[in-house]
Amino acid sequence: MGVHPKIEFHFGKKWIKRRNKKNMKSLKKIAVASAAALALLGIQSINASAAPLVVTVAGSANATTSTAPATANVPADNTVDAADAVAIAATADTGTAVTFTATGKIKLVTALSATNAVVSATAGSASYSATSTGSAITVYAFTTSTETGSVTVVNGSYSTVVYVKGIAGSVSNVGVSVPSAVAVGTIPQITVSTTDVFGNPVSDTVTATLIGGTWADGSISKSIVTNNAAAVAATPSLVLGSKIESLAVATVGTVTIAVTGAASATAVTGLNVPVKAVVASFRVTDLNGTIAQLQAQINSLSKDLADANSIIAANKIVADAAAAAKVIADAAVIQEKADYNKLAKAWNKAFPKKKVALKK
Ligand SMILES: [Ca+2]
Repeated sequence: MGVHPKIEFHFGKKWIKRRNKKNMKSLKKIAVASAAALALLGIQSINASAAPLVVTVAGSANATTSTAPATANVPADNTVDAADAVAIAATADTGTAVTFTATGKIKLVTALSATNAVVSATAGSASYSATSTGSAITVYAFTTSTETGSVTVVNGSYSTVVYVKGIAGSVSNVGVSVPSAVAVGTIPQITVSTTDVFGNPVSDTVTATLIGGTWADGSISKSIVTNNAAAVAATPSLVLGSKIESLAVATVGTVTIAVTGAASATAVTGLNVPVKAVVASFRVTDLNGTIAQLQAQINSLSKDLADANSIIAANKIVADAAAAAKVIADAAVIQEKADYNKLAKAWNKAFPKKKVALKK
């Protein structure tokens, strides 16, 4: 610095202040220059640090929507194989977190079923996350339902939604529902249904037989085909895998319906046993006849009540008369005593030596 140590010591405080001021000016110049440089390079450097998340669905770019989801069979054999799952692969920057979150009834597994590592229909979870090592992270989305669900893949500020839907398995169950009560003279309707092993509706043919009634066409046993997708598309009020059938006009009694089907269904270990036959019944009652019967009972009971009231009233009159008679009799006795005692007192006064006792 060329300043004599003694002088520097002497002017120490002032010199330090001056030197700091100079340094601050230099720092400011550097900061302005750096900001300008960063402004020029900034956009490129940010993009270079975070590559967009790349997600493929079954090997292709994700083009799924809620109305056009990726599909996979439901695992009706209780193993989640390639045909029962949608492979979702996500490639992201090394060292960054990738999360998969499922909605609806979609479940995620990281491996498909193998002979020595079975992945069953109950496997999986709704979310999975991993840190990227630079190569694709693959999860398999599957579902036991035919409802559409989704899997959202998130990496930093990037995210992609993959829609997934299950395709129902073959028929495994038959069902029937009947009215709770039917009036004579009306037309009863019953509903038969067919579902896969997970309860998803599927179209199939059942045989329905009546005992104590007939179908509208006069038959007792008939084949019924439950609604398929085409029928539902043509008539949206129809229900997939279900069919409503009418009986002939009902007469008083009990109607039983036996439904059989799903003949080819076989039991799968770990899943619900097929339901190949169901029985239901309902009663047909004559409501007008019942009302008339009840009215007759009401009339009879009303007469009994009136008779009973008459007897009670008559008994009360007798009781009241008896009570009145007792009051009169008691009064007579009292009067009689009073009259006697009056005479006795007069006698005792007239003949003190021949006194008689008074009545109490
Ligand atoms: Ca399978």
